[in-house]
Amino acid sequence: MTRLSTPPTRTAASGTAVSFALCGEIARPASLTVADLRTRYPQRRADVIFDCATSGPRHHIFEGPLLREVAVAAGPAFDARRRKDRSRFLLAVSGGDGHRTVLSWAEIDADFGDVPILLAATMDGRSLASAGSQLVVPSDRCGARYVSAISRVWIGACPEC
Ligand SMILES: Nc1nc2c(c(=O)[nH]1)N[C@H]1C(S)=C(S)[C@@H](COP(=O)(O)O)O[C@H]1N2
Ligand SMILES: [Mo]
Repeated sequence: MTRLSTPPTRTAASGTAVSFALCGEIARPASLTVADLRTRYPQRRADVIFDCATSGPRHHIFEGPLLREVAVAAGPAFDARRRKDRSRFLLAVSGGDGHRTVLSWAEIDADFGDVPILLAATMDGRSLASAGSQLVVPSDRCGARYVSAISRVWIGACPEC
């Protein structure tokens, strides 16, 4: 299979920990490991079932921070007091194999969809430190947006044309 994007970066120090890039129209771009997700933000738990087109219903229990907490801490380039300004923003989440998906800011915003979307640090009680974080979208019926081995989270405004 042709790789369309780079896999999560392996750190020299541990040999196994991987990181993903937090980038785009944000004040504080960063490289985050699963350990960062585990230790820097409040943890949430999601017990989910989603449908996979090839393997049917999948049941997993994930733990990790809300994507919203991580994204807000990065300082998105909008006026946080203005709902319409926030509603222009998108998030694009990439996996190490090139699989990519988009979310609207409004999905994760407490004044709009308020969906508890996670950047998982564990799956079924096992750490994702060596595999990379996985996006958890409890509001989705199917599994396509449960992007695994996350390599990049881009945040930015929708284009004008
Ligand atoms: N990086 C990446 N993540 C991915 C996919 C993929 O092809 N690449 N497939 C998605 C699909 S279609 C499904 S159903 C779920 C399957 O998750 P599971 O095998 O962990 O249950 O992963 C999702 N995450
Ligand atoms: Mo799937």
